[in-house]
Amino acid sequence: MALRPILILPDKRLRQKAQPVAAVDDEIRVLMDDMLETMYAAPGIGLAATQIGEMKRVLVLDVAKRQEEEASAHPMAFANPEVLWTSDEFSTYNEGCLSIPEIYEEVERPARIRVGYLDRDNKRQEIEADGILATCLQHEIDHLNGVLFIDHISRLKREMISKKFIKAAKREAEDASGEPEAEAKRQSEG
Ligand code: K1U
Ligand code: ZN
Repeated sequence: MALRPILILPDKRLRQKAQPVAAVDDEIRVLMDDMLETMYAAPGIGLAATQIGEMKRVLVLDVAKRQEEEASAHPMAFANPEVLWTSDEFSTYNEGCLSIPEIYEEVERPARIRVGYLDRDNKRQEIEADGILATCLQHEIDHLNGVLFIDHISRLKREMISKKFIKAAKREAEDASGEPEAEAKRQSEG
């Protein structure tokens, strides 16, 4: 298994749509294992393949309450997930995202969903989800379509968050370029 770097906003790959996998074979199982290791290390409760730059319709989750305890871990892996049904009733959750660190916002989504997918053994399965599992599945399926949770909040908040991350990425690029005046220039710009 390997830890994979998680892409951070404004990385353009987060806006790309992932492609279906032909089948869940050994290569996809290695990807699923790498994603679970990366998700636990972050730590997070979900991860989509697009967040590590793999444009494949694969996601992993573990919404079990006490992640730090291996005994209570309940890893789940989905390939080609498809939302088959959503409830008319909605629920709200204060969502976060490993690709948009330290930002949490209330997002409203269908409270219950049914999802069809291929499991680790390439078997077709269906799952009906509610609570945090339904929220997390929808958040991760959104990632596979290039959609981020900030797309579900007000335009004003989304633009503020996007600007903050664009600015941070510019600073990082300047620092990495070794530009000696980078810090002074930043301070003079405010
Ligand atoms: O997809 C991601 O970016 C992962 C994200 C999943 C998610 C969280 C909340 C609502 C919907 C989807 C995260 O895991 S953010 C981190 C987080 O929620 C968490 C981290 C440690 C312990 C418990 C939760
Ligand atoms: Zn996310």
